[in-house]
Amino acid sequence: MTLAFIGLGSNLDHPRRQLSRAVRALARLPRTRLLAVSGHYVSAPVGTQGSQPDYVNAVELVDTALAPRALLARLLAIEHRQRRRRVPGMRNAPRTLDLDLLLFGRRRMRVESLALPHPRMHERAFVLRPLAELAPAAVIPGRGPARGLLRGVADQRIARTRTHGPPLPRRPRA
Ligand code: PH2
Ligand code: MG
Ligand code: MG
Repeated sequence: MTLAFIGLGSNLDHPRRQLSRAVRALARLPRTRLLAVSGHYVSAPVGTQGSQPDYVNAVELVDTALAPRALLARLLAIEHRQRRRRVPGMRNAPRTLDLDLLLFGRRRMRVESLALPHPRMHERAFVLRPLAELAPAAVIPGRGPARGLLRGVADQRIARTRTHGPPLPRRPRA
């Protein structure tokens, strides 16, 4: 079993509901236990072209016996069920649901379909803030402690909202 962190994001079609629905779907993944979900964070779009709505973001911790690419395939299937539309040639388009595999234990890998740790997570407040909430001691392999990286993203607008989804279980040790 491996501890894995998953980033959740939505900025279309009732983002908080999208996240709650995704958390329920993630709780039903095979060979996987949902351990904890962060609060919801409203954040300004980062690295997008033109104007688009604010995002709602969260991070979830699971314990899984799936392999990284098998887990990723499950995440993409959940996105698809929640009507994520991938627009060819348009990166960072607004979306109903984005599920990113952020960390998979201490694994470092880079194949065409998956890079671990997620290659941009260390420069995104909407990942670092919920991650540090869930696991204050989390370390991003090759980048260092998540909490130490927060200073570098202090200019990104983000605010925690009230929590949706299942109650928070015990705070995990990371
Ligand atoms: N996701 C992106 C690009 N920019 N900005 C915010 N605030 N939240 C996101 O989830 C997000 C983003 C690409 O996946
Ligand atoms: Mg993403
Ligand atoms: Mg994604």
